[in-house]
Amino acid sequence: KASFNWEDPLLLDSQLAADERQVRNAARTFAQKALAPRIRDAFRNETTDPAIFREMGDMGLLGPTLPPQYGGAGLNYVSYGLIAREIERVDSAYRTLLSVQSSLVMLPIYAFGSEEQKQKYLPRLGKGELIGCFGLTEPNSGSDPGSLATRARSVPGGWKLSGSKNWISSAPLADVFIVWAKDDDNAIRGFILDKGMPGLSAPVIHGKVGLRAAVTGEIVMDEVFVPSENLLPGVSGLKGPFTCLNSARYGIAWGALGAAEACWHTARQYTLDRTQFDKPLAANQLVQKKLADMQTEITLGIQGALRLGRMMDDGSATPEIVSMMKRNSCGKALDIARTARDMLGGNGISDDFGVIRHLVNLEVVNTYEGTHDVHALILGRAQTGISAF
Ligand code: TGC
Ligand code: FAD
Repeated sequence: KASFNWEDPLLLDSQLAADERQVRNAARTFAQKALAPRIRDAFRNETTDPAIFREMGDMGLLGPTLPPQYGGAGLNYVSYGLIAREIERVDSAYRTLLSVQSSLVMLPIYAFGSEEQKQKYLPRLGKGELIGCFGLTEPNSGSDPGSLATRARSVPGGWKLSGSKNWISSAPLADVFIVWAKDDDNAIRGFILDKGMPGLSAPVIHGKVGLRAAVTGEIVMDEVFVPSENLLPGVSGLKGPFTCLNSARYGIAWGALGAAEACWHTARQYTLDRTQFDKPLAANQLVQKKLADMQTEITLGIQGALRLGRMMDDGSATPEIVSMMKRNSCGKALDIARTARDMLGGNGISDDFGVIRHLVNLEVVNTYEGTHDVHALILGRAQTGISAF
């Protein structure tokens, strides 16, 4: 007789291939052993340990879908999603480090770079020997990246880049900067900038309330000379950055649910353990309803993420379905984190329990890579034919 598995009601495990389960298990062990013990203090002190990149690289977690000769692990997108879920179960910041390096730095070099660029950067990025960042957002250009103002002026032997990028994950630690700028013809082009180029700096943005274990900065470019060979030759226009975002948003669709699961499991255990009015909190109908809602949304969300992963792998995924899943996972995870925080009462306010940390992280995750409402507008446009941006 079949029995109900409360943690995995739709039996995700049975829908995964043996090698996918193996990747998931390895990522879970790494996340719980190497990352979980660090997170409380990293969050508290707003520190990002750069050694994490090498540790992730050693585990083969960076650029996981890229071929091994280009620094990757040759895994499928379902495996990438499973990795993102395990890492974000610990903290969204660690998944951010992984997403940016994999989807926003390695992927554009792989997809749009020259062979020389691939050989020069990808193996070292895959090992975590180099750290990368992705500069699209600017002080006056966020949801509308088509309005970006960073200029790339053609000069003998290359380009001069001027402008500034804001809210850039990993920028203060980065060796490699993927920067999107407009050329003389107003076309958006991608450039690879190297740390130390004269005129390039990446000051830290302090005071973040969420995602405190993933450093964020600006990228300031004052007439930075970028040689011709550092232009990404294979793409022009918004398709360049958006191709990267499709992959990163997919990872978030899985990752946010990992954070939600951590909150759900914490709330379940806490309400089983804590007694008020002579019975466990979990014996109250109101509490059980909340747990049932969490379980339902997470279970359905994971099935959606898995289906999207299979579509990414067979080539049938579209940007719109990526938007739907990114939006759904972030919105639902944020609701779950808030409810879980409440179920822990006063202890929910302490960073010792992790739930409020996930809650403030998820505010960021719901905002970056396209806000909740921007993804609604992408879906609204796709079904009405009317752009409401
Ligand atoms: P639109 O007219 O829709 O498109 C312009 C051109 O781009 C193409 N395109 C895409 N290509 C591939 N994938 C996609 N998802 C694409 N979306 C659009 C499109 O086909 C078109 O090409 P062409 O050849 O016809 O010119 O452009 P729009 O200006 O109306 O865009 C509106 C909107 C809302 C879709 C877009 O601007 C948007 O998605 N805004 C959100 C911005 C955003 O997500 N920024 C993220 C910054 S990076 C980040 O947050 C990293 S956080 C760290 C971490 O991930 O952990
Ligand atoms: P805005 O675009 O100013 O939006 C503000 C509000 O207005 C939002 O609620 C939005 O939904 C709403 N809005 C906007 N347009 C419309 C409209 N037409 N109709 C209705 N509502 C609308 N960017 C990078 O390039 N690289 C990174 O590595 C990176 N990392 C980040 C890390 C962190 C911690 C954070 C906070 C951000 C990061 N970002 C990064 C930037 C992020 O992608 C942007 O913050 C996000 O795209 C939103 O842009 P914005 O902040 O300018 O908000």
